[in-house]
Amino acid sequence: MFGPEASNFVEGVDKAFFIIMGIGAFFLVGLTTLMVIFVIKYNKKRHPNAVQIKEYLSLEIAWIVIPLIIVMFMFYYGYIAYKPMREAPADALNIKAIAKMWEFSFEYANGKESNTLIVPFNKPVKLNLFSRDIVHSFYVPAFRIKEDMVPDLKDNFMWFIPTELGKFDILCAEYCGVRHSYMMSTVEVIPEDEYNAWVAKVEKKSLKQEMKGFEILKNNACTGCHSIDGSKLVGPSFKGLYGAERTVITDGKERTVKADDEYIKNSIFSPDNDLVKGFNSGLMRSYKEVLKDEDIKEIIEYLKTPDEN
Ligand SMILES: [Cu+2]
Repeated sequence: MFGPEASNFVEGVDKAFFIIMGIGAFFLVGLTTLMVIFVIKYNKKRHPNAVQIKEYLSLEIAWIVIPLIIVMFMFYYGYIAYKPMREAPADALNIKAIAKMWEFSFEYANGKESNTLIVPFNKPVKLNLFSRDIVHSFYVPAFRIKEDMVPDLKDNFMWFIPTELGKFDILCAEYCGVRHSYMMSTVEVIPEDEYNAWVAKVEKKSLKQEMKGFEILKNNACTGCHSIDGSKLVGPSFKGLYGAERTVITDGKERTVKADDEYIKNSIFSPDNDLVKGFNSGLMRSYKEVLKDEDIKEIIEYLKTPDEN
């Protein structure tokens, strides 16, 4: 009814949703109908003198007790759907889910990393949730699960059993800045033997990806806006940057500069001074207070290193 139904939590969540929607719809229709009837029945022409009702105990008891029963009913279905979400089975597969502006990444027990979440079919999976910068929210509509990812919050988790093979969307459900709407990933449910084979293959990182400069760029979330593969994101790509000619806007005038050490440092400390043509100003903060001179040196070292393939 609401798209794919791919986890053990679908039934409980959908039931609670339907019950609450149903009660809401009942009152919407009921109250609107009563309002129309009252407007007709008690308008001034038909009913010139208003009647004052002073005490009506049974009515007062009714409008306290009936809504109480209704909200407790809604609470009950919400609670029985929610309670198991907080009780991850002890044998669940542990995977680390990390959010940062503006991407999700996943780390498996053996050190394997990936940008899509791969999980085995019909096995409980526990995601330990982390954020590197600000509050994000991990949301898989097909699984009916959503949980905030809060920086420095300990033991934050969600769990599920995938009950359908296939690919499902992961979305960030907490507005987190300019590229929030692009902060998406995929969860792929595959048979257990395929999963075991996949997770056992740990790709070696390239030497360039192991450089300290790259670590600094990643940890400061630079790579969220500056791609390393040449694609255009919020800011210009890092690929092929060092030593290249750049057309920039300085004080409203267009000029061409060479991307050398000085240019890179200046771009990190005062991003809007020489704005690369085709990009918008005011989107990047100054990292003058954040990055030390050694960090800048490491970043330049990284940018200077040619790609291996
Ligand atoms: Cu986000």
